[in-house]
Amino acid sequence: MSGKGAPELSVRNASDLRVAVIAAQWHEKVMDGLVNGALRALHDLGIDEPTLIRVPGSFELPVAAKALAGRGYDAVVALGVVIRGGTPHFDYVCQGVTQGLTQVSVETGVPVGFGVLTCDTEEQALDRAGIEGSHEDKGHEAVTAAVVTAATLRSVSEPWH
Ligand code: DLZ
Repeated sequence: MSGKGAPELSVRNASDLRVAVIAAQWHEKVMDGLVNGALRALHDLGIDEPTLIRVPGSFELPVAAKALAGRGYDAVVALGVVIRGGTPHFDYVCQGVTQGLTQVSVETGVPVGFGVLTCDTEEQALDRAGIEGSHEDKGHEAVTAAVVTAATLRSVSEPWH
């Protein structure tokens, strides 16, 4: 999926939202870019004390997201990188993490930002990692999407004055 057609998102009054970022650890250089992009986005939004936890691989992201969604966070952001190898493992991990994070979000009502790159090659992943020379910044995008959604949901659940 390319970034063509992505919206310009903005949000007011998000600085009091509680946000947790969960990051897998496979493919360190790409992950560093995603985590830095996510923290930069949170800083831009005035959220300077996010929770950041690490899990071993992307397959572990959904269970961690569910745990944090149940602990009062307004938004959770999941970051990971899955690179296609020569085995079906790629498909299983991608399917597990995608369905798992969707399920957590819908079941808990807590927006889960999807910052999981599923790529054929490491070069493709680096191009989306928000590092020097990248064309996309998926960690930043995932935080912005989750926080904008959380702020929007809060605005419709508050009584009108
Ligand atoms: C096993 C595995 C493989 C082959 N590839 C990746 C990957 O590219 N990215 C990633 O985040 N994790 C990978 N894993 C690990 C699984 O996500 C998981 O941690 C293990 O299967 C243990 O549950």
